[in-house]
Amino acid sequence: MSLSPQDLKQLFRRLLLIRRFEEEAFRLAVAGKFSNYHGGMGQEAIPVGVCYGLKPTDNTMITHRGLGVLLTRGVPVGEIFAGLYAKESCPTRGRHPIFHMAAPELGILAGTTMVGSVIPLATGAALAARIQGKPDVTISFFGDGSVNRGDFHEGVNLGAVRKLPIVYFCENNFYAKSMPLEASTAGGSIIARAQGYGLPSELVDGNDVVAVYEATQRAVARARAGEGPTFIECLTYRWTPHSTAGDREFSRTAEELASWKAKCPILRLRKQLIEAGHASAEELDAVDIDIQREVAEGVEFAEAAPYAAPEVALENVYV
Ligand SMILES: Cc1ncc(C[n+]2csc(CCOP(=O)(O)OP(=O)(O)O)c2C)c(N)n1
Ligand SMILES: [Mg+2]
Repeated sequence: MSLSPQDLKQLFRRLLLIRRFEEEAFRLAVAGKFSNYHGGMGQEAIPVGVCYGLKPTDNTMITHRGLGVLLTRGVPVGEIFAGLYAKESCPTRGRHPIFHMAAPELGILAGTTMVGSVIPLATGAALAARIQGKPDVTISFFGDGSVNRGDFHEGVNLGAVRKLPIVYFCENNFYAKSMPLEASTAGGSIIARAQGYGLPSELVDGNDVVAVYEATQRAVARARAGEGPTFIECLTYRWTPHSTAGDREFSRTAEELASWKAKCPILRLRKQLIEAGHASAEELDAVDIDIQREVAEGVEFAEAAPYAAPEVALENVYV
C-alpha cells in the first residue's frame, strides 16, 4: 500500500499527462476545432490518486469532468481526442468521449449527463458485482452540485443499507457552474451527510495525490472485505471556467483562483520528488517533453481519423 519512489514518478507522469491534455483540449475547443469542453485543470490529483491503485476489473463511473479518469485508466490519448473531434476512432465511435465513453475492459462504465444521475447507476453496478459474486469495487464520482439531488440520497442510502462494495467520491470544487456551495447546500458540510447514512467518511486534501491515493485504498479495502461503502470528500478547485461554452464565472474571484493555483498538485509532487532525491529537475522536464509529444501525436491521430458513417448515430438507440 505504501508508494515507492517509482510509484511517485508514475503518479507524476499521470498528473502531467492530464494537465498537458487539458491545455491542448482547451486551446483546440476555444479555436473552434470541436465543441464544448469541460476542463478539470487543477483537479488532476483526484483521478490519478483514485485510479492508480485500482484493479482493471474495478469500475469507475464519472461525471462531465472525468477526463483524468479515462486517461489514468488507460484510454489512449489519440482515441479521446478522436472522440472530441467526433471521429470514429474512439470507443464511442464519434460520440462525446467523456459523456459516452464505455470501456468495460478498462473498468470504465458509461457516465451520464444529468448531474447526480450516475450515483444510483454506480450503486447498481456495485449491486451487480455482489449478485455475481465478483470481488470488484465501484467508484462513484460526483461533484458538490450533486448532493442536493434525489439521486444522491437514493443511491447512497441503497449502497449503505445493502453494504455494497462502492466508494462514494465527492469532488468538492466549491461551485456548480457559478453557484457557490454555501448558497446551495444546507448544513454547512457535505461529508456530514455520510453520518446520516451511517457511513464511515474521510475529508481529504484533493490537491495531494498521495493523500487521495491512500484514502481511496483504505475505502477500497473496506469495500472488498464486505464492510460496505465509504464516503470520501476531496477539496479542490478548477482553474478553468465551467466549460469552453462561455459560461459566466461571476461568483469566482481572481484572488480565490490565485490561492488555489499556489496549491498546484503537480508542482507539489514535483517539489516532493526533487527534495526527497527521487528525481532531478532535468529528469522531470524530460518526462514533460515526452508527454507533450504524446499529446501532439494524439491530436494528429484524431485530425487524420475518419468520421463515423451517419448510421452509427442510431447504434445503441433502443427506442
Ligand atoms: C440535473 C441537471 N441540472 C443541471 C445540469 C447542467 N449542469 C451541468 S454540469 C453542472 C454543474 C455541476 O456541478 P458539480 O456537480 O459541482 O460538478 P463540477 O462541474 O463542479 O465538476 C450543471 C448545473 C445538468 N447537467 N443536470
Ligand atoms: Mg463543483
